[in-house]
Amino acid sequence: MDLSSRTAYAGAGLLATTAGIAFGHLTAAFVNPSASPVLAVGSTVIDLTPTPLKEWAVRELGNADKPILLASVAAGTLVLAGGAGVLARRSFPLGAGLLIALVGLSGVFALIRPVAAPIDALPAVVSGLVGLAVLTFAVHRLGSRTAAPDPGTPEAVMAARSSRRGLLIGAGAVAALSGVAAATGQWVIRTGSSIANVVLPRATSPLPPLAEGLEQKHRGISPFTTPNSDFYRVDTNLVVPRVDLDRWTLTIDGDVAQTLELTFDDLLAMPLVERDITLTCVSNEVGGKYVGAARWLGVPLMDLLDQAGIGDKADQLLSTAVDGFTISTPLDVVRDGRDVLLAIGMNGEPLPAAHGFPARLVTPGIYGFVGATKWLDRLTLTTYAAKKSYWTKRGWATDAPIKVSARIDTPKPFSTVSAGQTVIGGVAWAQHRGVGRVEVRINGGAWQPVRLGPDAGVDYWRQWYLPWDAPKGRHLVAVRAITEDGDVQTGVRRTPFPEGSSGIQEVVVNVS
Ligand SMILES: Nc1nc2c(c(=O)[nH]1)N[C@H]1C(S)=C(S)[C@@H](COP(=O)(O)O)O[C@H]1N2
Ligand SMILES: [Mo]
Repeated sequence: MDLSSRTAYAGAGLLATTAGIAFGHLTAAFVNPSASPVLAVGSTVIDLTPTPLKEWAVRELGNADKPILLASVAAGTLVLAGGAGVLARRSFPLGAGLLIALVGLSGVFALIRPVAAPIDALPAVVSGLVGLAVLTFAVHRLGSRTAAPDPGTPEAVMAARSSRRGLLIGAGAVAALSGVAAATGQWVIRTGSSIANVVLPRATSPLPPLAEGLEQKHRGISPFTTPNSDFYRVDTNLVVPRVDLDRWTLTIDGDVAQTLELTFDDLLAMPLVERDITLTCVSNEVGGKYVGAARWLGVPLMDLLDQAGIGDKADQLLSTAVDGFTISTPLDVVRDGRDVLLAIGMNGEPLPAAHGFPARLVTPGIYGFVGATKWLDRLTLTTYAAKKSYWTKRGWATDAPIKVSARIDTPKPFSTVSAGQTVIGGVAWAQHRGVGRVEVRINGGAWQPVRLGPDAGVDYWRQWYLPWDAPKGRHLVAVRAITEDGDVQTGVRRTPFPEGSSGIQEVVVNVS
C-alpha cells in the first residue's frame, strides 16, 4: 500500500473514528450505557423511524430489526469516517471537522433522549478527543512519510520501509487497544445488573401448581407455561436496560393524595400475590409467536394506588420506564377489579432483564403496549388531555382490548406428516373473557369442536387439540376461537392496526 494514497488516509479516518467510539462506549459503561455513542444513535434512530416502517420491522424481522438497524447505522458511520480521513489528506481541519461532527452528533443524540442528564455528553467528548488524537498522529505520520527527501535512494527506501512498519504497528496497537476498550465497556454494561442478588419471597397466598398441560401428551403444542427463556420480547430498546437496585425506586405521583416513593425492599415487604396471566402483543401476526403465558408474582396494583389515594381528576395511568419510555393505561381498566399486577417475579424467578427487571406492569385483557410497562419506575395518575404516552403520540389507540385468537402449533405450516392417526393442536387466548370453544375446519368443511386443555382462569390461554386420522394429500387446516361470551374470531388475516391481530389461521399440511 502506498502510504500517501487515499486508502491509507481513509484507513486513518476509520481507525480514529472507531477508536473514538470504542473509548466512548467504555466511558458510557460507567456513566450511563444509554449514552454510548453506538446506543444513543441507534435508539434515536429507532425513535425517529416512521411508525409504519417500525410496525413492518417488528412483524417481519422480530428482534432482528435492531441488529439490522445497528448494522446500517454502523455502515453509514464507517463510510463517513473513511471520508474524514480522505478529507484530512487535503486539509487536516476539514477532516478533523467531519470527525468531530460525527461524534458530536452522537453526543446530541445522547442528550435529546427523554431522560438525559448533562453527564451523558461525556462519552461523546471522550470519543472526540480520542478520535482527534489518533487522526492527528496518523495524518502526521503519513504526511512525514510522503515529505521524505530524495525518494528512490536506498536510504529513502529503507526509511520508507521502517516508517511503514512503524505505522502499521502503531495502527495495530490502536486497533487492539480500542477492541479491549469496547469489550471492557460491554462487559461492564452486562455485569452491572443486580438481578443475581435478588431473592424473592414466596407469595403471601401461593397458587397451587398449574395442572399438567397438553404438551406432555401431544408433541408440538406450546407448553402450558412459557419458560422465561422462550418468552417473546417486544420493546423499543436497543439494549435491555440494566437497573441498579440500589438506585432504583418506584414513584407514584400525579393526582394522588400523597406521593409515594418505594424501594424494592418496600415492595418485597408488601403482601405478594401470584397470578397466571397471558401476555400478547398487538403486533402479533396471526399464528405468530408474540404471545406467552407465565405465573407472575407481584403486588396488586390497586393496593399501591389506594395507598397513594387516587384523586378525582385522573382518567389515565401513565407509567414511565427507567429510560423515559411511557405507556398509558385507562384508569377504568385498572380499577374494574381485574388482576392488574406490579410484577417483580416471573415463573418463580426475579423478572429477567429482558422482561422488565426490577418491576413491570401486567394488565390482563389488554395488549402489552397499553398495560405491560417494563423497567417501570414511575406511575403517574393523570389525564389523557394532559399527557400522552410514547405510542399515543404516534397515533395508536389508548384502549386496546385483546382479541380472541387461536394458533395452530402442530402440524407446522407446509410440513409433511405421515398418513394415519395424528393430532392438530395449539393454543387459544381471549384474556379476561375466557376461551369458550375452539373449532377446527379441514379443507373448508364444517367447523368441528376440539378438546380443550386445563383451565387456569379467564386471563390465561387454553391449549387445545383434535385427534385427526390424516388421509394422504394436501390439506388446509384452519382454527378459530370463541370467547365464553360468544365472541367469534373472524377475518382471515391480520386486521389492521390498532385493532390488534386476530383472524383465522389457516395452514397447508402435506400428508404422505
Ligand atoms: N419500557 C417498555 N415497556 C414495554 C415496551 C417497551 O417498548 N418499553 N413494550 C411493550 C409491548 S409493545 C409489549 S407487547 C410488552 C412485551 O413484553 P415482553 O417483552 O416481556 O414479552 O411489553 C410492553 N412494555
Ligand atoms: Mo406490543
